[in-house]
Amino acid sequence: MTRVLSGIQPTGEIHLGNYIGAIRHWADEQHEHDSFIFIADLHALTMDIDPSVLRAKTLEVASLLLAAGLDPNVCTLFVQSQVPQHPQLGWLLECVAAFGELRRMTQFKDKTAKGGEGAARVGLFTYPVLQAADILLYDTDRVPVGSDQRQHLELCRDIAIRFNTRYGSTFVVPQAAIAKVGAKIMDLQDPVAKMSKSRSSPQGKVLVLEPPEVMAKKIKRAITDAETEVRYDAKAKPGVSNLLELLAVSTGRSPEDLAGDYTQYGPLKADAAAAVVEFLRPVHERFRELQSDQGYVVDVLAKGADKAAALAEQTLRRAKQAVGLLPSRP
Ligand code: AQP
Repeated sequence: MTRVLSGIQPTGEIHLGNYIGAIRHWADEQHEHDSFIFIADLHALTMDIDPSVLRAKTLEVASLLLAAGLDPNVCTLFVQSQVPQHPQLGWLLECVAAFGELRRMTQFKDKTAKGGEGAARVGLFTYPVLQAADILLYDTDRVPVGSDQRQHLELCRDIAIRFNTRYGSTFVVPQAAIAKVGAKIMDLQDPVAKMSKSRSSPQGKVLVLEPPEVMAKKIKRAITDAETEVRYDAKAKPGVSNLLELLAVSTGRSPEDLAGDYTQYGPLKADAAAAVVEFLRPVHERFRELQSDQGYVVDVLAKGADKAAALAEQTLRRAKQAVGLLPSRP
């Protein structure tokens, strides 16, 4: 059975881009594949985050993932820091990754553009290597992500191939799974930039947990262009194409096909807003239920961590042996 792994950081507010680009695929694919989904709390430490916020967000994101349909009887849902093999393998991989290749990571460049590299946390620089460890620990075949993660996935593959070449076959080399539609949901107010937790304005991002009327208002006020033609062309018409993608994902039709139904932007915006609200309604309902049962969420995460650690330990042992470390005492 194909093994799938993906994760999300418990930072900021989860937005429609995270949901469409990643979370919905995890819920859909769990029945076909052996799925491991984790909350990347160690990655969250690469930026400034208040400890009490981190704790609360970790549980909130776990509840949201369950509300989105992840079934703990079907997939393995866990928190990264509760599986100590992640940073352990991370160190072995840091000793295989090259400084120059991390230097090329555009996320590092983007996130340090404002404050400068000098003040950036070392963890922000090296976290793509920890991400490679997250993936390689589980003999992962497929990693369903949004297109912003493509470069990190390439790095993970390069590290795995280099390790296997240097020390003998140890890791499965994973493939990125990036959907054709919805892999990059754009900022509603700046449709040439991706919808982002940290960089989008409040009006530019739709939060998965915000009230339906607020979501609808933001989508209806999305920036389009000065023309009137409704056409799916992400380069020439990014705002309109983004609305068509939102409508397509929410209704299960293709954006090209949907474009033919509209001659004006107003009705397209109204329909996209209504469709997104309907699409997220069941998630809101289940999330509310889980809010009153946080003990259940904590229990799911504990069981998930045990299951993940058992598998991760096997891979870590293989990697330690390959590089020449003495085996741990039983
Ligand atoms: N705009 C997007 N469209 C489609 N997919 C997206 N993802 C993120 N933004 C979009 C995908 O969401 C998953 C979880 O991403 P993450 O944990 O890396 O989230 P993040 O980086 O905290 O979210 P942002 O908005 O990307 O944050 P900032 O602004 O801090 O950079 C991933 O699969 C990602 O591809």
